[in-house]
Amino acid sequence: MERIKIGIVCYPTFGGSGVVATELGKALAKEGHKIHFITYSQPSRLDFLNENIFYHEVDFRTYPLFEYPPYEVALSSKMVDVALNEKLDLLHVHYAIPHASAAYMARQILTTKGMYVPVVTTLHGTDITLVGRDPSYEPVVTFSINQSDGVTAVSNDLKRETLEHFKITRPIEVIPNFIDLERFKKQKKEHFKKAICPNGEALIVHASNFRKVKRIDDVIRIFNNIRKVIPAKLLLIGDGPERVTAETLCRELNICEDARFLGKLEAVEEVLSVADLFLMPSEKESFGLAALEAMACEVPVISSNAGGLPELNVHGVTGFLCPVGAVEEMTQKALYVLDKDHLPRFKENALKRARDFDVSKILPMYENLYQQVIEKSKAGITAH
Ligand code: GMT
Repeated sequence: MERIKIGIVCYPTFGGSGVVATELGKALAKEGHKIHFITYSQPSRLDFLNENIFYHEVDFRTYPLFEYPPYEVALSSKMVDVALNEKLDLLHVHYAIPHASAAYMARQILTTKGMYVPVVTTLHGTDITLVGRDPSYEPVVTFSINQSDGVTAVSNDLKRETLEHFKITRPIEVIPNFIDLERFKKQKKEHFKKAICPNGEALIVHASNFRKVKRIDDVIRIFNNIRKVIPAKLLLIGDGPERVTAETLCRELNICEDARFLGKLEAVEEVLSVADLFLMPSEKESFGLAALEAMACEVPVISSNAGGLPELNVHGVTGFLCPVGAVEEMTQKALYVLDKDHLPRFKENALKRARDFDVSKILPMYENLYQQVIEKSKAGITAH
C-alpha cells in the first residue's frame, strides 16, 4: 500500500492497549509509513530507533482554577497541531476514553481549517467492558465510536459486548492483537532457570498490571495448591494496585520463599523463555496479550474463559480454560499440563497457536482498513 502518515494516540503506561499501539506503530514504521506518537509521556515499548517514528508529547498546563487539568483539551490541541504541521493522513486512537472523543474534537477543528483527517478507533477492553459502560462516560463513548471513520475491536467477544451495551451505528471490524515472533521467542537462558529453580522446580509465571480484574489472589492460591503437590516457583511480573494484597497473601500462606515479585520488567521475554506455565485467571480479558506473549515463548496457559480468551487459548491444546474463580479446577489443569509426559506437547502447541497472530498476518488488516478509510474520506464519504 501507499506509504501514509499516521498519528497514533495511546496510553503510554504498561498496559495492553499501549503495548499494542506502540508495537503497531513500530511495525508500520518498518513498512515505511511515518508514525507520529501523540502521548503524555514516552510509551514504555518505544525503545526503538527508526527514521519513520516521531514522538509528540502532550503538555498540559495546570492552573489554580483547575481541580482536574483538562487533559482531553490539551490532547485534541496537540492532535490538531501535529495533523496540520505533519500533514497527517489519519489518526488512530487506542482506547476509547478519552482518546476517541478528543480525536473527534480534533477532526472537527481540522475541518474548519480545510483538512479532513479520518479517525480510526480501536477498542481494547475495559473502555467497553468496565469504564465506558459507566453512565458518567457512556454517552460520550457511544457518540465518539459512532463518529469514528473506522472502528476495530481486538476480539469477537469485545465486538459482541460493544454491540450489546452501546447503540452502535457503525461497522466494527475485529482485528486481533498480534505478536512479533522475532522478539518473543524462547531464548537460551538455562543459567537463569538454574538460578531460580536450582532443584528443577516447575516455573510458573504471571504478568499483568495487578488490577482487581486480574485476580492475582487466584494466581497465588493456584500456585500454593500446585506447590503442595510438586516443587514449584512463581514469578510475578508487573505492578499495580493489588500488589500489596498479593504480597500479604503470600506471607499468610508462608510461600514468600517461592514467590517473587519482579516489578515492571522490560525484557518479559527473558523470563518467559524459562517458564513452564503462565497463569491468567482474569475476571475480564478482551484478548489477553500477556498470554499470547507467553505462548510465543512456548509457554502453555491456564486461563479463565472470560471475554476473548477462548479465541486465543485453545482448551486442551495450548492449555486450559476454566470458569472465573475456579481455583481448584485451574490447579488440577495446571498439574496436568506440568506433567512431564504432557508438557512438551502443550509447549509446542502454544507456539503453533501464537504463529496465527504473527504481526505479518495482522498488520495488513490494519493497512487495508486505513486505505479504505482514507479512500472513503477522499471521496467525501465520512463519518461526519
Ligand atoms: O487489562 C489490562 O492489562 C490493560 C488493558 C488496556 O487497555 O491497556 O488491556 C486490554 O487491552 C489489551 C490489548 O488489547 C488486551 O489484551 C486485554 O485483554 C485488555 N484487558 C481487559 O480487557 C481487562
